Amino acid sequence: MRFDLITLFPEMFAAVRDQGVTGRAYARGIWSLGLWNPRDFTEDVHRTVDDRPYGGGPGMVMMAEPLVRAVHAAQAARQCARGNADIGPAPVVLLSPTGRPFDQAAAQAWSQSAGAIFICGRYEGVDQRFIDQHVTHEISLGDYVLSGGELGAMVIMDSIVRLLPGVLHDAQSAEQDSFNPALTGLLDSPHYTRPEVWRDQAVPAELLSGHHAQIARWRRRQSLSLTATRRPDLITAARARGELSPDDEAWLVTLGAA
Ligand code: 9WO
Repeated sequence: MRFDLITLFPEMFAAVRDQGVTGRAYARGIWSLGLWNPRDFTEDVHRTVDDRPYGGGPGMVMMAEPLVRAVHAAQAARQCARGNADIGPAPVVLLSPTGRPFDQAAAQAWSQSAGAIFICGRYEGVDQRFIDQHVTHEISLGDYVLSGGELGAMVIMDSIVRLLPGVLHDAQSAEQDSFNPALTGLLDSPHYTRPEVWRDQAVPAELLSGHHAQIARWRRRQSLSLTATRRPDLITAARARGELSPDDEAWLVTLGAA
């Protein structure tokens, strides 16, 4: 797995490269990173990467030429790193609020790939001609606007890297994730740790019982309750896929959420 970032702020990516689960996986060589600053692909004395929008309006627009040169450098470096195994050019991904909504199924699919080149926009946006000719995927993380694509790229990288084989200590912890399609796409149940009583609040007795079947049933019901309250759309989707058992349906009736 290799990610290449086209970014005016390469230093930001130290966060995902050096810290936590993704940092350990990077140190172990499970994924690698290429950082490409469009400013390094300019030829004027001011190293200009942006210009005023045609038609007027506020702010500046990222110029196409430095971006294309950076993408070509990234594609060439990936090709070199692969040696003889030519698997074709990498996908070129733009983080944008107008992109396709990202979800856990998309993270799973990307985790089976060789990675991608991410375009991290800044200013008011990116020259549309670059997008039309070079971007293969547009991805949105939600209905809000950021000041740049970098944090979005890091969110996506984090969600993919933690799914790679050997990254999580416990293979079960990814399987139990909220939204995992294998877990019927419900929200995860609540977690508790020591002490058993904290500021007068006890851990639910079911979790202390030691009966695995009883614990599993309690967690399943908690998942159903939480999902029915917070994300009823996920209940509807799981039901449509035939992933709710008669026991699940009975519990939802008990909740008054069926
Ligand atoms: C911003 C924008 C706003 C309304 C409609 C379309 C739009 N496209 C962009 C865009 O591509 N902006 C660039 C990247 C430059 C400015 C900062 N950028 C950005 C990406 N802001 N917000 C995002 C983003 C990415 C993924 N999910 C949500 C927001």
